[in-house]
Amino acid sequence: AVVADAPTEHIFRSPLPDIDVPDHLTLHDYIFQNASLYPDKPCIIEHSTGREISYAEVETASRRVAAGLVNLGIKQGDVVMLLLPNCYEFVVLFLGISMRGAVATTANPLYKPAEIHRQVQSAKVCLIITQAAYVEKLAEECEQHIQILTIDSVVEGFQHVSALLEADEKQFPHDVVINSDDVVALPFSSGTTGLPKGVMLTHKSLITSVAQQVDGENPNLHFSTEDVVLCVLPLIHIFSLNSVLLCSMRAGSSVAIMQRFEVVALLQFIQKYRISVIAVVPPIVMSITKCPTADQFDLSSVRKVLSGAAPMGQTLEDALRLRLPNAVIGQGYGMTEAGPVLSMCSSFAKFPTPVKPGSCGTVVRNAEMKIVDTETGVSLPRNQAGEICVRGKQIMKGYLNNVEATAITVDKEGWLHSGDVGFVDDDGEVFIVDRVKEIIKYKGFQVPPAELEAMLIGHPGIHDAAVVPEPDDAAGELPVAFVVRASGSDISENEIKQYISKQVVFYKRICKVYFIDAIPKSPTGKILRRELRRKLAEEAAL
Ligand code: 4UU
Repeated sequence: AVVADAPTEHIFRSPLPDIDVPDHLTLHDYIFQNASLYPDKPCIIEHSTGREISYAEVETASRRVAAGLVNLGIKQGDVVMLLLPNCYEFVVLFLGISMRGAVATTANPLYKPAEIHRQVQSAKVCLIITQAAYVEKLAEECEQHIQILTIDSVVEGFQHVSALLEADEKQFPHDVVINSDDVVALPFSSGTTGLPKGVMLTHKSLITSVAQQVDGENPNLHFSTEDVVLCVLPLIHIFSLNSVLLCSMRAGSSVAIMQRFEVVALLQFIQKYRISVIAVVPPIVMSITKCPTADQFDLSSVRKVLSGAAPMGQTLEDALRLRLPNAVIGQGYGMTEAGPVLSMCSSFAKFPTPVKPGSCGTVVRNAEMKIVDTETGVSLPRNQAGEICVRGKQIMKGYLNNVEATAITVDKEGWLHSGDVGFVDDDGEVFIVDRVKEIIKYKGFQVPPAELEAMLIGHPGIHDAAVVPEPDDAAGELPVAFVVRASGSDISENEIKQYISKQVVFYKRICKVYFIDAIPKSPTGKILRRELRRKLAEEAAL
């Protein structure tokens, strides 16, 4: 008889040794753990105001926020929405929420009212903190008497952030007992399928993720107290919140905050503050390489360029190298649910090792990665592409109030299934080659097809619809729709585009509509997205 070999699991680990992670701490204690060594050092530098706020001031302000939240009646475990652009207040609000034992859910202030409302309902938000310009979007929240507070001008009928920032830090809630498994951040992500869901990130998961990047004798992402780190990516997204803000603060770097990306202003900002690390998405890299006046700025201070959230090809990387000859350019690979970092470029380490162009670096330390066959689920050896899975204390606790979606994403053995297809090469480097999940990434922003499809099908002139990505040089991917008109309907491409754009933030707008007789579906009714993507590719090739 033939005896089958015991199946071997192919598990990949970081080339860096594991480290001790102080994951028993609270996130804020961990982040401020070394701050007393450099109390007067600038923690935050704000582009819009020129303000520089020291580590000691940021810590005190965060404690005031925690005390102020108690005064507003915010209890441990309550959810506070930060509906804010990048600014100093975001930082102390986030850390103050952590100190209160509350939970921060972050949302884009450019969202349309319905998008905000859905997240407020789903997360059971008790307090929304925003700018005066956005309160008019919150009519439904006002009706439900959800507390709303503005951080800039005072708006009649609304509270002001001074209630938090001017609270007495001596009233800091000393008696809160925070468990390391308590949720601290609740970003929303649609994950591998469906509508956006609350991703429960605990104190332990965020500490682990930050430690995997910047802690240890040879940190994978080496930030020092000499570094000035650019924070232009939105803090509402986990890339910026974790790998920029929290990692910088843990390491004692200064965080140079920009509210809005504009290439010339960015280059001036780099020159003025001798910014040494920039975290970007590929479209920002492209603007820098294409900026006709870029060579008029002294960008010699830039030592590291961390790109992520979407693929960066070698051509783009080479073009950037001409602009930033002193910089190491590399990528991090993240996913909100993974806490978020799965792999990081090892050239960013204190003792760097080279990586190949297009590589997403090596799996982070204190974690395991495997690549599984998308059909059989069997783990694959090096150089074979399959679904990327990761395991470790950094991954999410689960989706909020959604056991089903959690079970699809994190299996019984604790492996998080990314929905990305890739392989690990002979040097342990991760390469992403495809995606089995439906999410579309426009300039690194998530566009959930399910959300747009539900809107499209809700239109009386539309019988059926599917939304898929179309490759685009500038944005990476564009959301395009295949639409089956209802019988008798003559709805036009423009009408459809306008119908959608009224309801969604700019990056979810449908860029093109293809009319079709039927949406290809599997026998179980699942949209055959691959087939639609192939149709697009064929069309593009004509
Ligand atoms: C190709 O995009 C993110 C998080 C990105 C991140 C975080 C910390 C990057 C570097 C870092 O240090 O999260 P989400 O949830 O918005 O989107 C996740 C998806 C991934 O599953 C993958 O499809 O975004 C895509 N993605 C990438 N694709 C993320 N990073 C990359 C990358 N190359 N480098």
